[in-house]
Amino acid sequence: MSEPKDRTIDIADTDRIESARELLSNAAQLVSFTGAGLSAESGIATFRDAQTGLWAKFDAMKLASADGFARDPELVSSWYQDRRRAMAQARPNAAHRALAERADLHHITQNIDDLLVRAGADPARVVSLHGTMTRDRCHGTCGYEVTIDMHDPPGLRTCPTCGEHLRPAVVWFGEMLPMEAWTEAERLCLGCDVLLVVGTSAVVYPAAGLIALAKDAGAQVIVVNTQPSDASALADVELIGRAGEVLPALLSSK
Ligand code: BJW
Repeated sequence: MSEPKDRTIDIADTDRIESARELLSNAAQLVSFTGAGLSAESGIATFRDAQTGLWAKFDAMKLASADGFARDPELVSSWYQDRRRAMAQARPNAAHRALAERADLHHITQNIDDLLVRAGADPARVVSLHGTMTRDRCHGTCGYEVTIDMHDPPGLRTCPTCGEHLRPAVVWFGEMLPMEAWTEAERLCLGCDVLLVVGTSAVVYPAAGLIALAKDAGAQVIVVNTQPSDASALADVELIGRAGEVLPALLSSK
């Protein structure tokens, strides 16, 4: 199979953008569901893109799982230190800003960066399904959490309460999603008129299952991605292009 092309939005898509804008203008409840592609134009690597994705260079199970952390906590910790520094340097892009400027939207994100909030989105309207890089938490059960200086992230250290290792407050493979976030995400998907799916391969569950949940509950689904994805089959309108180009065209008040 040939490599999918990273396409920019083209003139043939303008009709589709108009269709999508019409869906949005008729909707009372709008929810975005975002993935790593939203932050790609800020210079943060996605996971599964060929060549540039993190999993093309690193072994996901060695670095983003409790087993990997148990095997080599220093390695995992230093990988997250590097990524935190990169995230601190990154700036919100036009796609984050277009989403944030629409105060009527609720957001469900798989992203662990804070760029949507730094673009101005109301944190109370952002559900972070896979946690956040901005905090560490105890890898044990004591519940200790602490905010991180992303410009000067700490290396491996132990919990001041119970002595277990601290680790990023993100969701690794095989771990449950935060219950409160999951419940809120389900509620939003069951109640929305339009789900705007942006920059996700839609292969990681249970998060990806939210698209079908919203669709089955009657929502229209708009998908924005540089290439077809597992969300394509559920799309009422699919817009192939970069989020930083498509979202301003889609969400601006004109
Ligand atoms: C652009 C663009 C631009 C680029 N504009 N678009 C079968 C086998 C084995 C396991 C499982 C299985 N079925 C389910 C599971 C479990 C597993 C899973 O889903 N695995 C699948 C991969 C198969 N799920 C879990 O383990 C979850 N927990 C769970 O299920 O708990 C229950 C349980 C408990 C105990 C035992 C078993 C089950 C937890 C999942 C946690 C995911 N964590 C990560 C890492 C976070 C920390 C970190 O970053 O270090 O979350 S993995 C990674 O994937 C990250 C992301 O949030 C997530 C989703 O990725 P996303 O955002 O879609 O990124 P990409 O790279 O995949 O896609 C980017 C897209 O953007 C592409 O389509 C591009 O085209 C596009 N794009 N530039 C627009 N400019």
